[in-house]
Amino acid sequence: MILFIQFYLIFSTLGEISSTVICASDSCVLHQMMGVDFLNFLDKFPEEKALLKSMCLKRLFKKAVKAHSFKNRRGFSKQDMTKAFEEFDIDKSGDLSLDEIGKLMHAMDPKISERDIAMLLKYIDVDEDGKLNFEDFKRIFRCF
Ligand SMILES: [Ca+2]
Ligand SMILES: [Ca+2]
Repeated sequence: MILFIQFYLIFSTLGEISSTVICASDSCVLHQMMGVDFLNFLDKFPEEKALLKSMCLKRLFKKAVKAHSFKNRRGFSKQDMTKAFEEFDIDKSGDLSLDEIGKLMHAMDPKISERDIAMLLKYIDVDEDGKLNFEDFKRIFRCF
């Protein structure tokens, strides 16, 4: 059943979901559901819930990088994204630490929780060294 659900989740902050879920199938009894109820419903499907959370956090991360670029009067080209990465790599270590990612996310939305930022890093840190290197960063944007 879950495969038939088209969901439109807009996370203003990840704790407060402010949208509805609409089912695309006529035979489905679930036509409309508040986002918070949808998350409760998803408790029965932990893998799908984790996948959704991961997708939403990655989307928020991309949004934060693009917001930074936009604020600095740049666009969304490879060079612009590279520049954003370099600017957020405050200690010039070549990767983004949890703290640096936190600053990036909070520049866009100060309400994003530390827990969600830590979870985001867990999802995007492919080699699991606790930092986001440039290769992983490029993979997120899929434009390099
Ligand atoms: Ca760094
Ligand atoms: Ca890493």
